[in-house]
Amino acid sequence: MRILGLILAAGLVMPALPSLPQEFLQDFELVKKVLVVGSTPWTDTGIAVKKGQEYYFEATGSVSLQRDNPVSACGPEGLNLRTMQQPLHDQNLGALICKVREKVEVSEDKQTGEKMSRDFGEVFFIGKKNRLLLPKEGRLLLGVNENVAGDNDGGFEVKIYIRKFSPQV
Ligand SMILES: [Ca+2]
Repeated sequence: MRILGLILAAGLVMPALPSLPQEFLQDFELVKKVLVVGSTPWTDTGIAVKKGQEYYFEATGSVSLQRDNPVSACGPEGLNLRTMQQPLHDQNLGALICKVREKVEVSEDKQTGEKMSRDFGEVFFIGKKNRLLLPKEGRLLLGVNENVAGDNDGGFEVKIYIRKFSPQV
C-alpha cells in the first residue's frame, strides 16, 4: 500500500508527457529551451529560422490568462474556448503559438513622441507538442494565443528541436 501511494503521488506531481520515439529523436536535435512568460505578448527565442527548416516543439508548464482567476489557468494546449479576440481564432485560447517575424515597423506618435512597434509575420499553432515545416525565414517568437497578456501569470517551458540536415541557420 505504501508503494502504491508513492506511485500515485508521483503520478499526480508529474503528469505523463509523451516522449519522443527513439527513431524520431535521431532525426532531431535540441537547439534551445525557452521560457515563455505568460504576461509577455511575444518571447523572442533568438532563433533566425530559414525557409524549409523543420522544427519540433515540446511544451510544459501553465499560464493563468487572468491572474488570481483559478478557472483561467491552462497548459500549452490552452483552454477549451475560442474567441475572436486572439491571434489564432480557430485554436484554443491560451494555447502556445509561434510567430515567424518577417519585419518590424516602428512608428512614432507625433503628439506624444511615443514609439510603437508592430511586427509582421505568420502565426502558427504549437500546443503541447507539434512539428512545423516553416515556409518563410524570420525571427522565431513564441507566445500565448491571447491578446491581453498584461494580466497573465505563469509560463510555458518550451524545448525547441530542429531536424538535422535542415538548411543551416
Ligand atoms: Ca489575459
